[in-house]
Amino acid sequence: MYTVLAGGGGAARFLRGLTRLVPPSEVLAVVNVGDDLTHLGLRVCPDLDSITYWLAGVVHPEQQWGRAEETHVVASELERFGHEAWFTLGDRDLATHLHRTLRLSQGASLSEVTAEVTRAFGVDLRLLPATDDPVETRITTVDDRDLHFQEYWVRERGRPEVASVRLAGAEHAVPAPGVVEAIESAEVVLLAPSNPVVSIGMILAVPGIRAALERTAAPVVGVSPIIGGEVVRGMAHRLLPAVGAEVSAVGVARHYRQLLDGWVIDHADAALADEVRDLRIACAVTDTMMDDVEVAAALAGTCLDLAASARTQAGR
Ligand code: FO1
Repeated sequence: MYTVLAGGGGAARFLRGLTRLVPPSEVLAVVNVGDDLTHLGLRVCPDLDSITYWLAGVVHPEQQWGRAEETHVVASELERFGHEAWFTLGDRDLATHLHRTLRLSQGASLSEVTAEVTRAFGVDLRLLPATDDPVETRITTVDDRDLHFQEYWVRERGRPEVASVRLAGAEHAVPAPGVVEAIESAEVVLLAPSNPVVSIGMILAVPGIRAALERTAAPVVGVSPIIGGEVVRGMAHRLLPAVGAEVSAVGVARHYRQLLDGWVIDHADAALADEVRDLRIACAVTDTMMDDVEVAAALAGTCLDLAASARTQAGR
């Protein structure tokens, strides 16, 4: 089993590449759920849905979340009633949230509903939420406001300066069924180039998951989400300083150092490879900007090669 810790868009591209190399049935992604929210009474899981839509080939091509060929009839009708309009749910996307909310209200777990959603979209790799329990990424701003991640990122457009990040509820959460086993029995564990603080950070905050990563016999290889000192998309550059990490390919490796056997960085950061190796982490340099599926597949191949050499070196 190839087990991948995943956030949203970057992880989705990476998984698309990986499944060009290995059978999707052998891939399992453990996905961040800290971005999830209940909006207008509906349970919305942005990272689970973005990955599903990407892999099903129905993601909105510019937004890279939500559905392609989307319409917004319901959203505009809702404005009539004065509902908050800062978070938009398209008509096609709404069907996913309606189904999920209904099934959760009937007592199904988020993992069960996720399996139903991926099956309905013909996605044949396994997606597991990191936990079935509620965990919410909360951002405390320097002016001391406590915001849900989506309030910070969408409503306030990521503008407020971040003082700290809190994963509310994480301490009481348990890993979703199959998560710990997927890490312990993996052939390789991969950290997708996702946000280290709110995406991978959320997954690692669920008690038992970090320990499983430290225990697993599988090599753990990650891809830097920072290229040439910049994030490709998103807000990791605003959040890394809040956890004391440097915004660079080596800064993120240092942040993960207890976990990593290998770290893959972009050509733009080739000069940092020796600093990564000084952390006793094997390092490979390649093209990590996944503009198309071929680059993503080559990147996944580099990760698997690095994992194989880490395994040989460790005599595993
Ligand atoms: N991002 C936005 O910038 N504006 C939105 O109105 C918005 C709605 C939305 C609805 C469903 C969904 O799955 C994702 C949505 N996103 C929206 C994206 C989301 O806020 C973030 O990009 C992720 O949470 C970060 O990974």
